Amino acid sequence: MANMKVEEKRKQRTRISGALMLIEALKAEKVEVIFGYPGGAVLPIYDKLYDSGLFHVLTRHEQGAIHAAEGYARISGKPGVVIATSGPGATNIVTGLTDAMMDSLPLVVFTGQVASSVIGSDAFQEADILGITMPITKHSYQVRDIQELPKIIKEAFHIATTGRPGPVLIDIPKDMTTLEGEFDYEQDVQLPGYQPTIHPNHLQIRKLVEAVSQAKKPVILAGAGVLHANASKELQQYAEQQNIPVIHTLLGLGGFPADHPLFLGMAGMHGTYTANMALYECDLLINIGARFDDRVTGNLKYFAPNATVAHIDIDPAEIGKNVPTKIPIVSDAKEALKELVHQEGKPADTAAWLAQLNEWKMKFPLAYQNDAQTVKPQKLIEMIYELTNGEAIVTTDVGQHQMWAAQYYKFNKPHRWVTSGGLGTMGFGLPAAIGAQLADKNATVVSIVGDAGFQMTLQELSVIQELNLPIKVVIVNNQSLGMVRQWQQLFYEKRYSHSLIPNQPDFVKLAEAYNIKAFRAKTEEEAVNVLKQAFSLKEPVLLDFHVKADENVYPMVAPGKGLHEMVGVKPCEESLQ
Ligand SMILES: Cc1ncc(C[n+]2csc(CCOP(=O)(O)OP(=O)(O)O)c2C)c(N)n1
Ligand SMILES: [Mg+2]
Repeated sequence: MANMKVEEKRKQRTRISGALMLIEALKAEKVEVIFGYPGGAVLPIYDKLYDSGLFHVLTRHEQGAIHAAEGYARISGKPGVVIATSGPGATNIVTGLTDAMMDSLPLVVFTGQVASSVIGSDAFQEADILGITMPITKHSYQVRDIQELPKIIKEAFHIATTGRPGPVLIDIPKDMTTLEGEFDYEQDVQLPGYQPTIHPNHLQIRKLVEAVSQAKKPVILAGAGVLHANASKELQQYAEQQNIPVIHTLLGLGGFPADHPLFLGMAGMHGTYTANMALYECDLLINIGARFDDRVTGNLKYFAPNATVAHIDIDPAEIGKNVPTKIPIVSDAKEALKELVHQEGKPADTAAWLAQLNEWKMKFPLAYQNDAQTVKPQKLIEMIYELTNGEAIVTTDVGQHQMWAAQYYKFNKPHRWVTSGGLGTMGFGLPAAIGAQLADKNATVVSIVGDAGFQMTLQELSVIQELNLPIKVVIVNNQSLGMVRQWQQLFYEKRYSHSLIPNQPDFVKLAEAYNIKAFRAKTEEEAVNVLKQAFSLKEPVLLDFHVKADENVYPMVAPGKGLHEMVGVKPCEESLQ
């Protein structure tokens, strides 16, 4: 009887093309925006998109599409959706896929493929995108049977967004978009081999409670896992309950309020003195959702040498990968923290430790010597922070400006910071801002970019103008590949090999060519004026800030050194002179 009903339902279901299945699946997933670029292999999909009612953003390069999808995912917490054509369209998204993989961003990416019958024949615009992207996707599919398509899309959304998020690729041969099949999207996802552990093991939690009760110098290192799990509130609750100071990784910023007395700042290569010294001196290190990246740990030989290490991570492969870990806890960060705050146990006595840390904070804050005759990049970020009440979404590119933004924009709220951490992808900042603005239409979005990185994806200004997204593009223009120049100055005897670009284009004119308002500033006074003007306008504005080319980011842990060996730290009185 039941079987008959199922059979009847099957018969009632109309047959639709693969392209239409894709559209229907995206609607069922409540996808708000698709970032993409058409081409031969995806023409049937774009034809169905035409009157689908779905919102599609035509970026001006596929790299722009995937970074925009990453920005959207980072701010909304929802998967970013991308469509690219076969061959060059598909290979143009390789950098973005790697970026999303490294930074655990949920994406569902559709690539067109040549027709099934010619796969492997070096057909026009054929690229083995599955082979190319195997190591840089969380999972990938190629559709071989039209009847599989709905199930594949359903699984892709599930895999991208659960456990440790990541990019999932679906490669669709052209014939699969025109063939027809039955569309059944209501089925449950059944993946016996993929069952992420969400809840922590109780015995491991008890071990951590015990370790905390005996610790004299505990510290929490919180990474982006806290943000992915929406666990900021629980993190604050736990840190306050136990009186344990908190340090962030670059990607974790905003997970814990920057103005909280227990916050020590960012750790790592350009971290604060206090955060790095706390990691060096601590006796218990609780890593929550960070992956002990080498930019955070410095030389592992000197990393947290006296600490018992506990690591809470949803991805078991991260635990013990770089740092020997005594207390592994495989769990979603929120679930683990919820359980931790409800445990009974003697809290650590951290009074003496906190007093020491506060002394360091007072004595060695992030500091710079201001010079109002120029635009000081650190001052520029502070001004942006003040003018936006610390509430802007800040996207960055990669280099010195990225580090200044991380150091001087005090993130007090989660999901406001969009940067390429793991891969360090120049060209990320501008397109990511498009996705971020579409994810939060009312937010003030500031895209802080370098003069060099900006030129890698600046064609996306066209999208910003077309959609009238009120993004403020801030170019920290040091006429150089600043971070490369800094390393050459410090480690290559000032041999500035291909890092100086004294003849950058006129960025103001460039913006004007895109019909975007633009201003330039060369002094602090000019900077204040143009910033005020820009933030008063509800439209895109590009700002070109000329800063000195020889400005360096400090403090700095030189490559190969331990965190305690950072240079460029000056006692407060000295740096302010
Ligand atoms: C795609 C890419 N190519 C090269 C690099 C290496 N790299 C890191 S920072 C940097 C300089 C960036 O210059 P700019 O965008 O002007 O930023 P600045 O450091 O001057 O603030 C380079 C070349 C990179 N991170 N990404
Ligand atoms: Mg530069």
